[in-house]
Amino acid sequence: MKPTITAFRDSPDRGQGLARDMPVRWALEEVGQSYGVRLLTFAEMKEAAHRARQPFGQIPSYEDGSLAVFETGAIVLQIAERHAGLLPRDEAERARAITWTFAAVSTIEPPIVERDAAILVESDQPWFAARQPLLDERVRLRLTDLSRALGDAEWLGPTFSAGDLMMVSVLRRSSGSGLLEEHPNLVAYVARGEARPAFRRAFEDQYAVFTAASRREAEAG
Ligand code: GTB
Repeated sequence: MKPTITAFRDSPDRGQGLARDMPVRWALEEVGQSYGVRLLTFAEMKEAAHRARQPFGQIPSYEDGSLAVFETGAIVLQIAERHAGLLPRDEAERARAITWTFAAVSTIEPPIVERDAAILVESDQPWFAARQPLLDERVRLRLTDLSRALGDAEWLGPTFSAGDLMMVSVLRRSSGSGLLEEHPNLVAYVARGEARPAFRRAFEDQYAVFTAASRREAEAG
């Protein structure tokens, strides 16, 4: 039996692969596990049937037999635990890869999301211009430390791992902000992640959802 994940039927990112089903798709592609996708409207995401999978009425979720997991980082780690390829066998390296997965979602992602959300919903507020440099600075602080930790290495550990998959996914949200571009090694790191065949396959699959939604929209007039 193959796992089923949930994703937006009409993703607001318009096919850029920024919604969080993308790291889950990518992880499944990396380990060579085929999967089904349940596409949900915003209304369906808030229904009880979906809240049983994801209590906050969000995507993604992951189901495999009796197993039901939500939270992107937890799903990626679950996939990595079940299949070879995303977590090193060596105990210390494995612990380190798990640590980077948590660092991506709990240290790097929050200031990036906070800044994006402010630009999206607060930019017409009178205090926005005063707050923006503060939000930029919080992202800058994290990216500067991450850039130093990565240095000239290809990946955060000796080989590509779930930690890199989550970190690249999180950093992609900062691409084009000017903040990521202050660190050429992070730009190159993201490009290396995006060049992986498994990333390309995941990207194309979620992009196909966007093109189907656009076609529906055009047909509806
Ligand atoms: N902590 C949870 C996790 O990591 O799984 C957060 C899940 C989450 O934020 N899901 C979002 C969602 O369901 C979609 S991915 N939102 C609807 C809701 O809360 O009602 C976040 C996202 C959305 C849109 C873009 N974009 O347009 O670029 C990027 C990322």
